[in-house]
Amino acid sequence: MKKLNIGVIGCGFMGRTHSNAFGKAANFFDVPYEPVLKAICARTGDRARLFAGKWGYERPESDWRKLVESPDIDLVDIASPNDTHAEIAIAAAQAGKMVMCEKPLGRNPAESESMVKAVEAAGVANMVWYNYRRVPAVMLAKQLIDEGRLGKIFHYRTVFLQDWTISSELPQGGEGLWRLDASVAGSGVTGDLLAHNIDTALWLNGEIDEVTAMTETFIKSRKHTLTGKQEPVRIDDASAFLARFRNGSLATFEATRYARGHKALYTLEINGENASVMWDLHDLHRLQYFDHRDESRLRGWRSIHVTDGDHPYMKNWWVPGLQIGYEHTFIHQVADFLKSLDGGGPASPTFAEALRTDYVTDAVLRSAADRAWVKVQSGR
Ligand code: SOE
Repeated sequence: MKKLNIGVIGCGFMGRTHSNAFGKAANFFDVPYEPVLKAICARTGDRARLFAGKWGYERPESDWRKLVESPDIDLVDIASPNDTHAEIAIAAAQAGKMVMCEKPLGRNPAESESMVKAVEAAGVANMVWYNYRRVPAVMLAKQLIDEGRLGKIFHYRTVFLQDWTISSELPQGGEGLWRLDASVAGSGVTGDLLAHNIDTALWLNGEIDEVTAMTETFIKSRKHTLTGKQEPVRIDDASAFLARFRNGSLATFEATRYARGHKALYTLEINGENASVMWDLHDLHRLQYFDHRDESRLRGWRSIHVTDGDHPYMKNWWVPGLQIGYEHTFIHQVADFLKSLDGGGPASPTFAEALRTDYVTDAVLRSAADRAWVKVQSGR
């Protein structure tokens, strides 16, 4: 098998999910390339060394530019905070490397557009880690929709609920908490959580034309880890919006980090003229399906345990009935990316596709600020 040398930038939560995925994809999937864990980059040499030893990287780096410029790296993977995405992706593309980037693509559409331009000018393969598309049950929903089983779609309903920032004692900024610092993250739950809901929705149900939104920052100031000072909080803690899809369907989206009791409740429900589907991240291997065309005496919601050999991705795992989890969605993403390198079209979502999500999050934030319906930029 041909080798593909990987350089990962970032050793946090995402550095681990990506490293695990690069390490496992060729074990479980028939892919044309074997990823080689060549280099891992962290802000400090110690951190990179520790991570390299634990995950089997050939070498640690503490300067991302060095990694990007290394002739032995084929693919640069960005798993670092959002404020680093654009600069690294553009440098990597200009150095002729393939680029994979953690979501969201940039902190705002201008950054994301410059990233799309860079990968397209360089002609390098690229993809954004919107991993939830690769949950087998979500992929099954996509198949059912594409087969026309739901018929005309009327409603799309989705939430992403967490509860980890309710304490006013929690600081903003620095490791693990940069998501609360708008200068690093770009936005709060709109870019961090709703971006997932939006990516899946655009993929399952097509373009969103317009939105009307409300956001709130419940805790207005927090101590900043890096400055030690109490500073204003500029992220949105909660965000909810109504949307109109181009296909005529109506949608509600909601995300918050203040839903006490919910840790990562990502749900989606789609109601069509003939059938509906429902999915819930806390029960991720199940797809709920209701088909009005069933015999009326037996009609009801079916709870499909998406673990059989004819379900998406599942024949590559264990035996029917045995489950997989969160980390596998990243492995699926790497497997699909590697397969795409041997022809058959780019692996989705590309940077250009992920930019559409950023246009929606941007419209949401502008709508909340202006208290008005906002048309989503339709792009290039
Ligand atoms: C935030 O807590 C977070 O880790 C997001 O950044 C991820 O994208 C999401 O999948 C889980 O929640």
